[in-house]
Amino acid sequence: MILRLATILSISLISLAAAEVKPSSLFEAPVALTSKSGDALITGKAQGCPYAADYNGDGVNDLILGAKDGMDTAKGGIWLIPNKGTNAAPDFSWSNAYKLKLESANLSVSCGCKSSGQVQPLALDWNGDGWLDIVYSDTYRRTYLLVNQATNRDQPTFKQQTFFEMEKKNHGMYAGGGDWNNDGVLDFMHMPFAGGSYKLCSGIKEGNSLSFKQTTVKQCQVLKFSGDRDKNKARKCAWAWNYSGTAKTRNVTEYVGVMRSPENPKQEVIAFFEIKDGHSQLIEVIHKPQALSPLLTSCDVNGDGKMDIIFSGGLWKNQKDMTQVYVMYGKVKNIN
Ligand SMILES: [Ca+2]
Ligand SMILES: [Ca+2]
Ligand SMILES: [Ca+2]
Ligand SMILES: [Ca+2]
Repeated sequence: MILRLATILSISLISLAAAEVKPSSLFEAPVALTSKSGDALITGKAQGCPYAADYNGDGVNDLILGAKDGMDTAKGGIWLIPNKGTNAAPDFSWSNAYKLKLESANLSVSCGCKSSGQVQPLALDWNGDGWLDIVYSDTYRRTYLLVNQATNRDQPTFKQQTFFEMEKKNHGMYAGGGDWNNDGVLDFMHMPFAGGSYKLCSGIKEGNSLSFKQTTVKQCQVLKFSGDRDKNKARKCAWAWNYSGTAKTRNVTEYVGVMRSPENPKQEVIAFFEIKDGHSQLIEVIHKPQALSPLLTSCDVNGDGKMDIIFSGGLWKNQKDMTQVYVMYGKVKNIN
């Protein structure tokens, strides 16, 4: 009986602790990434989606940006932007951006729709050879794997292969990431029909390599949960983030993503959510970006062992052809 009481007590304490954690308290206010002299990193591309990883292997995290050439085209690509400074004092300039190349040509991504097409990248070392590889969604047709050909650290070339074909090709198929099944390994989140459903492609880690169990989208696990599409879950960029440290114990999934503002559907905001007993609910809106159409990923941008949120958005009204990149630096150690 004493043991049972102790268990009940500890479960209540855990729930209390989780309820007390406000996701917004875990992050610094957003700051724009800049050059050493303080000039903001303006990408000159539309619908930019940033991710941070050390692609050139010098120990300092760089930027990987999937984007479109402009809002009047559905053509896009991936740009690598080296950090010429340090993790603590980054130095990013668009003038150093390198448009990612395949073995024989520039990578040109056809993302289907001018208004909602995006290029969402996730960097990982697929084959464990110490050279960064990339998985990205072109939003409409396929999700691809780009395998680094290991020939040049600063200007790498890649070999492209299809990771999986989309099931249907008539609406934006967004993407997300993070560790959704609490096994400590990064997963790929396929978000068909603008977040209408979530499909989990689980990551597998063997040594230094990270690949995915599934090779077709049909094999990915459908995450079924109730909750109105816009009110209770992210419509894009859903990124698992165990912010309370108790997600596994409480059998819930915590995640961050982009949703329409509950007060103003025309504005998109960054918010934290929790999936519990098959229901997704909004926990807290943590930021209302001025930038338009924000796209985010979550990773450790400054390499301090604390998970950060990196996002970008269009700069001016009706002018999304330039995006700016911001980071909300995390205050707590990675929990996953
Ligand atoms: Ca680097
Ligand atoms: Ca590799
Ligand atoms: Ca996982
Ligand atoms: Ca960090």
